[in-house]
Amino acid sequence: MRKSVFVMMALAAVIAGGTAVFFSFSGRTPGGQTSVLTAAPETSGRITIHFIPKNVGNPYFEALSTGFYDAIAELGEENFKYVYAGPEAAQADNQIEFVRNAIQDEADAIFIASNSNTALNPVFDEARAAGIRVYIINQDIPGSEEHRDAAIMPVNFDKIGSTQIDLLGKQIGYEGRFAILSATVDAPDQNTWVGLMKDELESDPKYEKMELLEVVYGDDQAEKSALETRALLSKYPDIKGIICPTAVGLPAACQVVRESGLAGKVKVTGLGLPSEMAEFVLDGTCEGFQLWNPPYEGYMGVYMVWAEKKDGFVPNPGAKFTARKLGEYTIQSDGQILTLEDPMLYDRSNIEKYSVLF
Ligand code: RAM
Repeated sequence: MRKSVFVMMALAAVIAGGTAVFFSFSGRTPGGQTSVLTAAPETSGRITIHFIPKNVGNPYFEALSTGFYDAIAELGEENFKYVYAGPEAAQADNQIEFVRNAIQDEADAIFIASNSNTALNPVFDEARAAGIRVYIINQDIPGSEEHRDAAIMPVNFDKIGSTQIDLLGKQIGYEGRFAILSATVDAPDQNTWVGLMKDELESDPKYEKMELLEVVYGDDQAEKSALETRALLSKYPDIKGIICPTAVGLPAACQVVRESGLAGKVKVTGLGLPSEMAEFVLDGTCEGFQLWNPPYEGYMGVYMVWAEKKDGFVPNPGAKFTARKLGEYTIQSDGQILTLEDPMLYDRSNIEKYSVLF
């Protein structure tokens, strides 16, 4: 690719209010660093992969990005060009520019954690018309499945509602008023989980003494998440728990609960990164939380692209491919691939083991 075009693309990405990070693999570099506006060398013959997170600077997506690196290192860095680039704010409109950059870069595959179920459909169609695979990663886009080739799911989302509600229930004795601190209002994954939690609350009699006060939104930004948590504590003096299904919101909420002298009195749980949550589990602010293994998603994605380029794999329902250390995967009838089936519980028993991994 001509250097001038490459630099223009990089500048466009930065102007779009995001962070452009380009690697031609001089070594493993953690994702999410500030812009690297150097032109990559000629990349003909390389497999070009773009990973567009909801937002850069989010440690969750930086952890997921390391999985792409791990697989690329196994398959040979000389075979790939990997671009990790996205907006600072987790808004769908801000992601359009990065999809367009991937099209201009003649990517082989785009992996995107879409901030909307629908807003990116037109640009996804543009990419696919240009012969680029569009994979939703870490979630799906319910109702817009025909605009993507497949979706890499971290776990079976159907399990998240029941496990999150039951986790808080155990911590508050299945009685009391609680709130949910989510991320952005339009986030497909967040809205799926919140809906499942509400269904669980209403359908299982064991939760009849638990009352959901409200759902608030921290936008996957630490400051806003802290602000919303303070507002909940002030508005509801008798609140007994907060469920935060966001790796940015959960530690932020724990910090506020601890600073307010309410650690252990107001139970905080949800979905988080062990590396970000270890201090709060060890000091008792958080008894336990859940997640899965974000790097596995990126790792599996690289092997899926490799299978297509080298073995003629096509991402149709029923198709199978192997992702070395993770084994064989099959694309489900709904176009989803489950990286793992169930979420994991992280607590005092295992937090130190996993906090060094992601
Ligand atoms: C945040 C994002 C992401 C979600 C994690 C658990 O980082 O909302 O989409 O999967 O939390």
